[in-house]
Amino acid sequence: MPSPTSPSSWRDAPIFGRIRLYQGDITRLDTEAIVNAANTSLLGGGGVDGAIHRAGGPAILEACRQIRARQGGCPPGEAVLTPGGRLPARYVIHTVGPVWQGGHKQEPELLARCYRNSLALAEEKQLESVAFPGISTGIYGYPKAEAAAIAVREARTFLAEHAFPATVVFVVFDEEARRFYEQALQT
Ligand code: AR6
Repeated sequence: MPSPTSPSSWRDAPIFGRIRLYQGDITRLDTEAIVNAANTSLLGGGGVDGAIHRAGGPAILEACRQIRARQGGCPPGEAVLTPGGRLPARYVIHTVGPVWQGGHKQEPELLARCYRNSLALAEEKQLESVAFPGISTGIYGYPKAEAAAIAVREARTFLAEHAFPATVVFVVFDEEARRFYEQALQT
């Protein structure tokens, strides 16, 4: 049995159609792409963003700087793609989630667009597998159950209409988040 942190163990995680639910550190995954919960500057930060830049090294930041020079950052709901640097994943898709402000500032629609636009980049590149953290559910304060329901809904809708990515992996850090995804995946 692979250990929970071995790069390939997402392949053994529970499967719901073409969606797998993996508990652990997303920076260890060798899915073809991992998704970063970035901010509009694309210049790094805390949380999973900090972990991805630390693990992937300077090539990711350099690619982000070039994107900034071209398009001036990344607005909430949008996504951009860079190489994965030293990560086991070949690419990083950086998406910017909404900051939770109570739910009436288009947060659900912006969060849904993060998933749709990230999946569209994966489709464009014909990626086999892409792993998502819970966008906006850390520092940005989005309620985790609602965010998991949106993530699952958007992935299912996208996968029903596209052959790529073949597999989506939702990555949770803790048991509480795992339960929210399980609930969403079982309905
Ligand atoms: N692997 C998997 N999931 C993780 C990891 C990891 N290594 N680290 C954290 N999480 P957050 P946000 C989970 O705060 O809410 C940054 O400063 C974490 O438990 O990383 O979108 C950016 O630059 C949570 O469920 O992202 C932005 O400024 C989820 O990942 C801001 O934070 C997302 O938490 C974005 O905030």
